[in-house]
Amino acid sequence: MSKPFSYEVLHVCKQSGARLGVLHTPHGDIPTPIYMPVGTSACVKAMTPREMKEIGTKILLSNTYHLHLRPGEALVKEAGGLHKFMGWDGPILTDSGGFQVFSLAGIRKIKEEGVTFQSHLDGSRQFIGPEESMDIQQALGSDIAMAFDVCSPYPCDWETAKKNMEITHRWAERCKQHHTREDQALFGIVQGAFYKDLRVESAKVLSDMDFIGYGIGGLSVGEPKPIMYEMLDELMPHMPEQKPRYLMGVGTPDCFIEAVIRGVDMFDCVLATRIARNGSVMTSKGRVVVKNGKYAHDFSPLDDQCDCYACKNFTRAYIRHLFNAKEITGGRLASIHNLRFLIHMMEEIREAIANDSLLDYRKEFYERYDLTKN
Ligand code: PRF
Ligand code: ZN
Repeated sequence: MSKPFSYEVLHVCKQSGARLGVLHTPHGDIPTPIYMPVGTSACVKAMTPREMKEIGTKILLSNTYHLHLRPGEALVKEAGGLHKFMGWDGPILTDSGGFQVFSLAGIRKIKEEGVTFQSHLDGSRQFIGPEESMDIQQALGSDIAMAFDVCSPYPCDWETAKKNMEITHRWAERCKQHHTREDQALFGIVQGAFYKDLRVESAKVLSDMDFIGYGIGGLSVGEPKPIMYEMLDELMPHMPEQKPRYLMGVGTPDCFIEAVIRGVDMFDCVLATRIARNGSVMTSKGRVVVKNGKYAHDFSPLDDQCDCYACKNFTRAYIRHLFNAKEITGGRLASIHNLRFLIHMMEEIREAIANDSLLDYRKEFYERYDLTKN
């Protein structure tokens, strides 16, 4: 059998140094750079897999933490794995639970073995360590599993950041030892908060462990964007060149361009679907709060540049009315649009890389995009 996973860099943009690549997985090929919509609980909120296919989704993300708590990985395994359970036959990446334990769970305690925490659903006492995270992700059967890590908050003192990074490295090794599924790729996660020396050390230690790909964790945790860009400037030259690099939890159009230029290949973010349900849409000129009264008589589409079902068939006035009347179709149409907007933007970015014109694309983007509405 040929290797179930391989990553190829197909072209490097002569203008920007950005990479165009392809990641082969057992459920299909993923062109990179790629945006992965988030289906936290085995569902991209308000969307069906058929709709996800229609808007050009190549890979979905789901969450170990959520699926472990509900419905439990045993049930997903009984259904025949996550792909069958949720009716999605394309590639799936699962996050390890490391980050969600810190952002969602109640009182938690990190020890060498793992993390004890309280479920955000019923307050029950839970434990996940590197081995448990691997067992859960292997039972789910995602195409890409992530190592179990500790994400430092922002801000964070150097000593704590170092401690969190070092435990992440020891856990990465334990994940690697415990992971056996050959049809599932395991990615390591670089940490080190906002300290250049720690980031470089983390990249080095994890490179030596030879993972199939790498997450860049601990960024986009509340810091100003220029600080994230500066961290990427320092870190990216130390990342293995022939492996995919995934910037975890990053999600806005401007960050996509800036991170791709610095060598990032993969992204995920809940922003698109979250703001959609709250009545906000992403457009080529910036964010629009379409539920606002000021759009009551606006009979133009959400974005006149967009080719999605919502933009081809409905007006801002109608979608604004749906939000106003609390019709759930409003959130559905806004979700279809926002997801298509980010997927389409990534298609344009890939095209610009292929044409060696990503810096021109960035310039045009900033000329039309209102960053104060972002
Ligand atoms: N670690 C993991 N998942 C994540 C993050 C992380 O640091 C982030 C940080 N932006 C988002 N998702 N495992
Ligand atoms: Zn649209």
